[in-house]
Amino acid sequence: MQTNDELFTRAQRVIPGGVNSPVRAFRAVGGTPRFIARGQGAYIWDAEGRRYIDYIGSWGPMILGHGHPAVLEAVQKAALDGFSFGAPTEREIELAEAIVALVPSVEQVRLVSSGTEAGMSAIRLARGCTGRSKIVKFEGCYHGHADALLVKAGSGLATFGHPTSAGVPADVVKHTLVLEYNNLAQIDEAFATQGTEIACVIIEPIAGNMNFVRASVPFMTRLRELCTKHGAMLVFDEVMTGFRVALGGAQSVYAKLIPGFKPDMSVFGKVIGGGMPLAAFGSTREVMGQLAPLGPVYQAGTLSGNPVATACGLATLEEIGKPGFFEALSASTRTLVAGLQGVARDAGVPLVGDSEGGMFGFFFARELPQNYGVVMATDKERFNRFFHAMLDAGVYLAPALYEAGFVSAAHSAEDIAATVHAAAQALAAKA
Ligand code: KE4
Repeated sequence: MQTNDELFTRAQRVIPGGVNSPVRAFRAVGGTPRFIARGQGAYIWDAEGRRYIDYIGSWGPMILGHGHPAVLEAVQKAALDGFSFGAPTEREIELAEAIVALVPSVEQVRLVSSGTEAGMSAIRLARGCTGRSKIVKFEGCYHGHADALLVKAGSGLATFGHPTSAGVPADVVKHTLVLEYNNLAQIDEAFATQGTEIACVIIEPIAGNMNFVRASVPFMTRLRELCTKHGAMLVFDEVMTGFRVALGGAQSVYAKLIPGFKPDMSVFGKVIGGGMPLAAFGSTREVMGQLAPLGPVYQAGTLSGNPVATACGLATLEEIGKPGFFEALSASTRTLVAGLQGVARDAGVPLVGDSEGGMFGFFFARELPQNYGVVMATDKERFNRFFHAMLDAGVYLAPALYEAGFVSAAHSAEDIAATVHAAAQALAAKA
């Protein structure tokens, strides 16, 4: 058996940073990443045999917990029938039918292999449908690593974004406008000055890439109005929130708050793959009809709609669609957040949290942040000390203050209580 340190040293010889996705390297919180050997239910075990209560859940997909028997059985059976054919299968139809049945704004979906691919394709489709080039995104929202979306706010509102990554030419992001989340004045001005040129606005309706920030109802209402008025598409990035915050995703939450609310296009991922590489984007039949092979917007993928991944996703959706699933998951997650707030109050530490369905966030702050700037101004040092105190206590939280956390149906009341107890001890020890 190699230790986490030994594995990390070995990994760094052959994999950049020793990881295949940057956040896993623990650079935001410091220390050695844990190399996970296996997961079961609400738990994961690292290479040294240490058990953790898992609040990452693969960053959202593992809503049932690890190794759910029905999902495992579906995947094993599908694998025996074949891994991939590069030809259509009935199961892709079944998954598309399941998504369409659960999301009223979606009449057709295209299945792909990652959230990045889905978001990138959705942007291309919006540009193809509108004949426009400009897109609007919000600081703190992440939509995958497609070039046009790796951009931070420009110096002034009207100026376009600057790349957040080397290798992204300024030319590629010059059509991307980055605004402040929940800032009504900025979206009003952007549309007043450039509305006829904006192909789409892409937004995380509940932003899990800045921990947990809700789009306010006035903001979302205004976004909808402006997109409709100016012929821009409102694209909901529900890769994280879809089938996670509610069975119908965040759009079903906003539809209860804003009568008749619907986005024009939706991007999904994570939960719909159940932990296997699968994502999707969808809209009306008219919009999706612009995609190849029917229309002029090209999009393709060797493993799109992969037969094993669709089996995993379908079995997952089957379970989360059962009566009472989201009521129980939401209650469990609320109990966790209330527990964290309670022990922080007892320790005299400012901590605020929020949750929707099985997704949650908390901040060492007195008020819930409304935008990225405020999130990043919260107490990072305290968060990092708390993260490591909890990790040492066997609780695996998101290794960055700007990431959301996830509860699964496998998390028991005892797991939640143990987590809250560990938090009380960590905060009492001035973590
Ligand atoms: P992927 O390409 O990683 O499948 O999806 C990109 C993506 C798109 N949209 C949203 C709202 C997302 O949250 C993501 C990916 N989320 C991150 C977690 N913040 C995945 C973890 C990682 O990057 O390793």
